[in-house]
Parts: sequence; C-alpha cells; structure tokens
Amino acid sequence: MAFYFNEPSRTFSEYLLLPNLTRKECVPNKVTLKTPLVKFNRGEVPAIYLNLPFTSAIMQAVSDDKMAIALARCGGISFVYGSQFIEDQVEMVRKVKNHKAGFVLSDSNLKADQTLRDVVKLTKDTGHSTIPITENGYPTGKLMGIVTSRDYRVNKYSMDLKIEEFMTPFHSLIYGKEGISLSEANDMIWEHKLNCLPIIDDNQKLCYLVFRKDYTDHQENPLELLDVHKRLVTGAGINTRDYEERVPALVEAGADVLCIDSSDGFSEWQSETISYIKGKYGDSVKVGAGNVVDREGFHYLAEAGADFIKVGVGGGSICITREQKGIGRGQATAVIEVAKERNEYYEKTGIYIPLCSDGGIVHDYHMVLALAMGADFVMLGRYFARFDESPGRKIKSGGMNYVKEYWGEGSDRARNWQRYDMGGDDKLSFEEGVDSYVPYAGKLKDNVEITVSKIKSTMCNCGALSIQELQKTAKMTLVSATSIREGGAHDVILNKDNEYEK
Ligand code: MZP
Repeated sequence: MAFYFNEPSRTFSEYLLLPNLTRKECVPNKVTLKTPLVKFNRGEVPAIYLNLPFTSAIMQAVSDDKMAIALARCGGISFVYGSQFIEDQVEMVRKVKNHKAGFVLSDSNLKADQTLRDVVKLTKDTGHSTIPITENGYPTGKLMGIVTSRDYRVNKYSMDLKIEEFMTPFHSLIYGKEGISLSEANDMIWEHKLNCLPIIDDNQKLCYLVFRKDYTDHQENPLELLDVHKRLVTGAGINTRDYEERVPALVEAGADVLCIDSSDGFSEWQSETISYIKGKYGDSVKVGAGNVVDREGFHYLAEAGADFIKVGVGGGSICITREQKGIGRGQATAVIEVAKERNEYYEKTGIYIPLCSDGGIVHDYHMVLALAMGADFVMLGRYFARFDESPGRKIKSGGMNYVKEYWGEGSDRARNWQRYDMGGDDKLSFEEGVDSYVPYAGKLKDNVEITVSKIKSTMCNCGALSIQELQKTAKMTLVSATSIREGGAHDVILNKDNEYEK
C-alpha cells in the first residue's frame, strides 16, 4: 500500500515567526548573514562561505556572467546556467574569474578609419562616452587612441569625418601597464586629472579601462565574495549527461563550485555524476546536488558525497511540474523535514551538509523563514530575474511600467531537457515551465540591500545575531486563513493620493 503523510505539505506563507527576547546587542549592524556553502566536519571550517545567504538560480533567464559578477560583489554566488554549449558556459565563467573590480573590459570600441557618425551612434546605443580606438575594433585590439565627448563637436564637424582626424592618439595618452594595482591606477588618474585610464600589455594591446568613478568601488562592496587570489567566486550548473566533458572544462575555467541542476535529484544519475567528480578530483572540486524534498532523498545524496543539497520540487514561480506530473511538496514542509534529517546526519556522522531552499520565495520574509527552518542559503530565480543584471530583455508594458522576461528551464524556450532527464531521448517531450514576465526592479545591489535590512531586522526581533542562532532559537507558528488577512492593512481606507495634504 502507498505511504501517506498525515499532515498536508505547507508553503512559507502559512508560517510566521514569533519574537524572542531582543537583547540590547541585537541590532541590525551586529547581525551576520555569513553561512557555509559546502560541507565540513565538526570542528572544522567550510572551504567556501557565503557572506550573504543568496544564490541565483541555474537558469538562462537569471545567471549569466553579469549576474554572477553583480551577486558575488554583494556577497552571494551565482551558478552560471548549464543549458548552453560547454564553450559558452566556460566563457561566462572565465569572464567572472577575470573580472577585476575597477578594471573594466571595454564594450564600446571602433577603428580609426570609422567616422564621427559611428561614434555618435555607438554612444547613443551604449550610453558610454569613452570609446577606445583599436586596430581591429575589438576590445582587446592594439590601442590606437581614445575618443571622448571632448574630442568632437557634433554641430561643427562633418559626420563623415574619420575618427583618426579627431581622436586623442596613442602617443598623447596616459596609460597604465598590465599588472598595475587599482590603487596605483587611481593615483595616476588623480595625478593626471583623468576620467579614464587605459591599461595595456607589452604589445600595446588594450586590457582594461579604469574609471575615476570606480575609485571607491571596493569600499562600497565590503562583503564581496573573493577566492584566495582575490578573484570573484562563481558557481556553475552541470547535468548528469555530459559531465565528463563539461566538468573538466568548468574546473579549468576556474569555477569554484558546481551544482547538478535537476528537477528531481533523487536519482542514480546524480550519484554517478558525483562519483565521477570525486573520483577524478577528490575533494578539491565541490559539487552540490538536488533537488530533493524528503529525508530519503537527502540521505541518498549525502551518502553519494554531495557538498550541499538543494531542496524543492515544483514550488518555483515559473514551474508547472506539479500540474503536469503531480510531483512535488510544499516548500516549507520540504525544508523542515530535510533539515531534520540533515541535523540527525550531522549528529551521527559529524558531517554538516548545508541545505539550499530552492524556489517559491515570493516575499523577502520567506527567506528568513527558510533560514529559520534550517536552510543555510536560498536559491532565487524570480527575485533576481527582475534586476538590470539578469539576461532577460527589459520591455515596456503599458503605461510607464517595465517588465523583464523570465522563462523556466522546463519551458519550450529554454529546452533544458537534461534538467528533466528520465534517461530517454535528448528532447523535452512536454513543458514543465512557463515563459513569463516579472516586474522590472532596477539594480541588484539596491534591492539586495533592502532585502538584507529586512532579514536583519526580523532576526533582531527573533533575538538572533546569526543564521545558526536563528535556526536554534526560532519559534514559528502556522497561521489560519483568516489571520493571514489580519497580517495586511485591513479595515481601513488607504490614502493613496495623500489627500490630507491637498
Ligand atoms: P523561483 O525563485 O522563480 O520561485 O524559482 C526558481 C527555481 O525554480 C529554480 O532555481 C529551479 O529550481 C526551478 N525551476 C527552473 N525552471 C523551472 C521550470 O521550468 C523550475 N519548471 O521549476
């Protein structure tokens, strides 16, 4: 006979935290959100920590190199999506690892025989007014000069004027040599009153630009997640099909941690993939696995050697797996049960395996609930898809509102059949995700700062200065349908137009 759980599975919105004693030292700026990313033995420290408990979803519409750079700069980590050719994913990982704070790869370049018309168009298209002129027009070509808005007058010059006639030529430029530190570059910028310093290699090829405005860059990102070589940390998604080619390429490109991306991780394919990685690289390559929703799933992947385990099936905002296949579990219940198993596993073996709550986070407070229930970090798709740094297009939708594209990995658009692989053909036979829009929300950093301040504030109410303390001391209650209504503004007439000021 089938097994039945006695209780229904529940979502985050069905729970609330109760306040605990707020000690006087419980103030937001004393709260740390540092959290382990990979497993560790009792008494030891994990090889990788996150400074913020946020990871961005392994999705085409979420985690490319731009997202990975922006998130690592705030203290979290992205898993660059794996539903693309290996070389393309490797290139994205390389871009993150080669990113040097304050050192920018030029994205607006022209050749000296192009015209003022090309300059005006490029400036309009990119919004950038500093244009390096290279021999071949590529970002890393031989530097021939630079054009800025101070070099030409649109109304006075002919649009057909060649760039070589008005650019500042190489021999008049102040430049830095490759290997220069950011503080040395900034000293040159200040000494020579520059807005931008090009950095070149021994062959005069352009490497980077350093801008005056990026001077305070590092100070503004104190939680930046860096490896031992001071490069940004990034993850990468893999699948259970082409791992023998993909994993070595990603490791070679410098990915710090991998994660098997699958809608159902309780499978022998996941175990085989982990075995391959651990057999080839030992513990030097870290790999997360998932997704699971119960004790057995967790135990299986823990024994298989996963470095962290992702929890969640069917709760993603773009996910229709539950409707299509009748598989899944309310996200809160899944996290609570898997966390119990993880804690028991830790008691028995002395190995602490971090848990990631993946999908279904709608409100910022859901993140605190997930952490309090035992997750060490959360994975977010919809949340990050709304920002400037996500790969989806920003589109105007009626009135003044903007939206961004957000599509599921199981949608016809992403066609990530490996994520839904049942060992059959290499195709997606039916959709498990939708193609959608999310409201545009601006810059990642601005939004993450607000979310973090909400989380810290809640933790202070709960009397917890760290995630670990929150997990030990949180008190939670289920809420009734009617008490949910009580939680929002109710029984008042909202003053939307500031009537009283008129
Ligand atoms: P959310 O943050 O948008 O609610 O959920 C993101 C998560 O949904 C991803 O991390 C992934 O686990 C899952 N996902 C991605 N694509 C699909 C799909 O097409 C999906 N069904 O469920």
